[in-house]
Amino acid sequence: MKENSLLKMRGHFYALNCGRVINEERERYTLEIDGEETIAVLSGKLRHNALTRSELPTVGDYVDVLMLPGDSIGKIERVKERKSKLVRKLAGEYAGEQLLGANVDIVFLLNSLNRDLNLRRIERYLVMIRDGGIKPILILTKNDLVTEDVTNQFLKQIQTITKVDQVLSISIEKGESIDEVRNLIQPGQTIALLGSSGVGKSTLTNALLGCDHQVVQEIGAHADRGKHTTTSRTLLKLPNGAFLMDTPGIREIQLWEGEGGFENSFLDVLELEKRCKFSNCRHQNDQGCAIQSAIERGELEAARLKSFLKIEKEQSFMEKKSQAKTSKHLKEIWKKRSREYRR
Ligand SMILES: Nc1nc2c(ncn2[C@@H]2O[C@H](COP(=O)(O)OP(=O)(O)OP(=O)(O)O)[C@@H](O)[C@H]2O)c(=O)[nH]1
Ligand SMILES: [Mg+2]
Ligand SMILES: [Zn+2]
Repeated sequence: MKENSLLKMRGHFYALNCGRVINEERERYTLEIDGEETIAVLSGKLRHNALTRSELPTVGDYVDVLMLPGDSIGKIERVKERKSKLVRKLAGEYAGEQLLGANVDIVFLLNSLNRDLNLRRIERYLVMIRDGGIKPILILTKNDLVTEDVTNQFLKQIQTITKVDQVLSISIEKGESIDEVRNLIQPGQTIALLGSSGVGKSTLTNALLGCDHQVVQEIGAHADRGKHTTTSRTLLKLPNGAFLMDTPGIREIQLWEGEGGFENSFLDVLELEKRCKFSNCRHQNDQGCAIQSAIERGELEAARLKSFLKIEKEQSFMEKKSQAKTSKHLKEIWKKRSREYRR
């Protein structure tokens, strides 16, 4: 499975190792190469040629590394093509994207049953996960803190609203359904855990690892006060050989360029939209609006239309912004290069 490529440098050929990025901190990468951990940095060429940050390695990436004899730190020469990408739009007025992980097969999206279970937020996460070509599985955590009725009600509601194939509720406290979660993970797969701070991502990680590797929040600490217990993304190897990525809680989740994730998350609304009388229907008080009639008949939640409209608007805004930025960025590079040529 591992093919080593070659790098030609000053007339010599060097064999490159294939490694996987398991952690990144300020451009210092921890790689796994043949079961051993190695530290590596970017080669000058890789960094120089990258037009955006997303072209640089991220956790989960497979990379080609140069290890010269006698060197203890490797140089990352190339990022291999990504099978999937977990991408978050950056917060703030600066439109950009942050690559949270690469080559992820499944995202376990965690939500705590005892706190602010926000369906709209879940929808946003789902768009982001599906946009990256990744399968989402919803996990409702801490079911020991609520009654069975509450749990069942949410399970049902979430299933009908989000149309996710798999939703389960667990309790690490009671050891409930941990095996079910474990059974969802096939050897060789990469699973990423996502969800707000304090929902129990690191607690679940430790349960699956079978040891207290990750630091977890002290009981009673206030997760919403901006304190994240986990501060960097790390890929850990599970006993069955699968990889698990624990992540810091994401505070703000916004969307980024849609490639189907948005469509998949709102299939019901899009289906209704086709039946609106006018093709430019805004689904407000428009005449012959199929979506509004579905709401009146109680077949669609008004809140779902609201989040549909909001996400749709953000998405087209982001697209425009990103196009403008890319062309500006390319122009700058072009200017710089032609200046260099003239010299
Ligand atoms: N009652 C109960 N508490 C739980 C359960 N799972 C996790 N917790 C508690 O929830 C708190 C937060 O758990 P963490 O695992 O640190 O949360 P996290 O999602 O990793 O948070 P960040 O690293 O900040 O993103 C800890 O105090 C855990 O002990 C559970 O099933 N039941
Ligand atoms: Mg954590
Ligand atoms: Zn309409």
